Amino acid sequence: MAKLKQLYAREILDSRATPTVEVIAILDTGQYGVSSVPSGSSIGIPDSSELRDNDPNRYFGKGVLQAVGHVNREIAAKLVGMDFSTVKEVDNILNQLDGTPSKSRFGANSLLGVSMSVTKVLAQAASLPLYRYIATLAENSSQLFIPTPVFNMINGGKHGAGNLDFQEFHIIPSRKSTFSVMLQTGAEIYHSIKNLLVRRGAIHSVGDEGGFAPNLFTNLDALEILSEAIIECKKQPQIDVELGLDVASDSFYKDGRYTIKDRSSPMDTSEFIEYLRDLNKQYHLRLLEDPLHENDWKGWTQITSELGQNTTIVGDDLLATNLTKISKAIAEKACNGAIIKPNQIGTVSEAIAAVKKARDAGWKINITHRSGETNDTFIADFAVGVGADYAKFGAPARGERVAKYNHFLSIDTEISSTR
Ligand code: 2PG
Ligand code: MG
Repeated sequence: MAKLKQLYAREILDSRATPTVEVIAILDTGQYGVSSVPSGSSIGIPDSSELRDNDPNRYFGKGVLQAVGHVNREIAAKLVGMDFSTVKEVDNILNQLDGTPSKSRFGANSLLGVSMSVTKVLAQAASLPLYRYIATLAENSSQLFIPTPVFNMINGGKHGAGNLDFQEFHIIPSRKSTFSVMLQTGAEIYHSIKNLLVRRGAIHSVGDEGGFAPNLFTNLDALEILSEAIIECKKQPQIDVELGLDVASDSFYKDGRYTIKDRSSPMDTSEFIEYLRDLNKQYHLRLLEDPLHENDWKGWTQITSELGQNTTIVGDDLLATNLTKISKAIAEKACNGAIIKPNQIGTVSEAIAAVKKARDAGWKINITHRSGETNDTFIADFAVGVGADYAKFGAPARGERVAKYNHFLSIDTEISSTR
């Protein structure tokens, strides 16, 4: 049992110069946990509500003083002085207090800040590293390991200033090596991509997740550049390093059609699936995320039955870390992998429940940051604790992305020493 002595929140900035919520939870022992909440820009329905002030005089309406105020007043008044043995008790109280299905009264940004900071301090009270404490919450008794990193090397769609339609172009090192070698591979390929872009005279500024945001003729050109960079680093594409995509197709779907620069006219669902099938034949994607619009359920079922054998079809906007959506996707065989983002659902224990549901269906689990991040490394502990297959934290560059990959290095040292 641990007694909460103090809980307070403040408004800080995330990696996009946009306000977010930081929460500090302090126990009567003096132990404390600090956590801050990320924020996305490709948002599926029903992503839990993020509470913004909408005051045009501050941060173009993006301030979070109301969310901060909810933590400092109503939530603190309820939780301070209570004894807890697990974060689930806290999460249940938060949901009861909020009282709305989408957490719109307090905002998922205030609730998740409380849930994560309490999880951190309860781990300390249990004298466990955070990832081990999360493993106990997730009832994960398997040997812990570092998930395979999914490096987002080229940023398009809503994340890049360049002209690509697809949001993320990934490289995924094979699991034959240790995490530090996978990180080295990612970093070396990152530098090679930059050199290739410079040689082609393409813009090599970076997007929201630290990957490059070039102007190219087609989306396929970006995959070609990744393949060339892999070879330049003396690695074998598809064997040492695989490719992945977050198509984030919600952002270019309109009235039943998919419009991308690779084709002169918009494609309907079966034409777009055919395009993706051809692309996959050429590049053998390991992960194909949000290939279709989140409401194009029939298309999802079709693409999973066609490509799902060798490629993991991953639902992100499709699922929004929501148990009802995950159940529907299981029933309709709509995908075989899930992106899990705690801020889509709003509490740590509900994010763990989403992982369990997806895993019980035999899906691959990909624990993911958001495009707006802070230096908080909670998500790295979460990924190890729940035993995720993959972790997607952006490029191996930019402080808020690297903080998480570097934290994996330290967790790796700890778990290897206890093996
Ligand atoms: C995604 C995420 C993270 P955002 O779509 O997978 O990469 O983007 O946080 O903008 O939703
Ligand atoms: Mg996504």
